[in-house]
Amino acid sequence: MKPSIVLYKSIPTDLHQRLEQHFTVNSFDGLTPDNQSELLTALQQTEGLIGSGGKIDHDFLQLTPRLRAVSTISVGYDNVDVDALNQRGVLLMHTPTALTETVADTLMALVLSCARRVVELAERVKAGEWQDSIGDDWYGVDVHHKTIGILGMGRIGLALAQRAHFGFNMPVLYTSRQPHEEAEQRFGARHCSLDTLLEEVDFLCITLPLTKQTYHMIGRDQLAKMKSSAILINTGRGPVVDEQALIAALQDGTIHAAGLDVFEQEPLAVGSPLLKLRNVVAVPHIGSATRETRYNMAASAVNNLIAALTGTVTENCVNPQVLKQV
Ligand code: 8YV
Repeated sequence: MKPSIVLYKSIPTDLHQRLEQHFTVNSFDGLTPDNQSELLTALQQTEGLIGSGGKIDHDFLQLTPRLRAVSTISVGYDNVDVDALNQRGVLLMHTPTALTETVADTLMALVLSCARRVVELAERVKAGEWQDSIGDDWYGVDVHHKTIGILGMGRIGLALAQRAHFGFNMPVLYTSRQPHEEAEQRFGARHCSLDTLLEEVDFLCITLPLTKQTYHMIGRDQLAKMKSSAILINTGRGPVVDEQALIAALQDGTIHAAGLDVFEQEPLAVGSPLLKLRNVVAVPHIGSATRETRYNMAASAVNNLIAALTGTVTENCVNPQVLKQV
């Protein structure tokens, strides 16, 4: 008999069929669907879980006595209690390579949108305000040759450094636990302290995951160290930045602008003060949201689950120590 799995996000038909070749697939729309009792029954039997989001912690694991692998269609896994999975010997698989270039494109899009005021000025054109040749109240600021700061030099940070260095002639500063040899050799990136990064850069780009260590890493004190002309971009996770402190800094001119793909609460509330600010570009967590990349992420997650449940894992495993136990 094929192992039973729960799929809790819609994926392309060919990938669904690939799952069905290996497993009995029970599909749901999220982990809190309308048909909750059917989900609970499926979870009792399930050996694998594939989808994205949803809280997977101790309490959730009580519902899944036969679970052997979780395959998230994302690189981030802050919604998952990895210690709880480890205790239960459940593998956690993710998609760390499928979205790198696309998220780096999103970062650059936010850098350009904020600096050149693309969204705000396009809205003014739509509102009929473009009546004459534009004056300096429509001007933006340059991106090329400005200093970019990358908070977290992982895969995405590296892809951003490449764009900034080769595409825009930008000096690159970065913080990370260890100096990153490739970033330094290929893109002339300079490793520095967080304070130096805050004080020197024109664009602060946050690509960090959410952990206990990164929660509110950028708060009022850190924002106060930035140049008043600086622009903050966040595509990592919302809670890495203290959103209330950011709102205050954007309102009182502590920093110039922000481009935000992620927020402390998602979806962002329509009443958020962020949406009232002219100097904010807010997009709905689109970091990886292109057709190609979302397909590739789902394909990677499908392959990851098959590997995890057939004992053939070679990559993309967050907790490989569990492999030794199973
Ligand atoms: C996904 C992300 O958009 O991979 C991640 O960690 O934040 C995004 O690429 C999101 O998790 C929904 O699949």
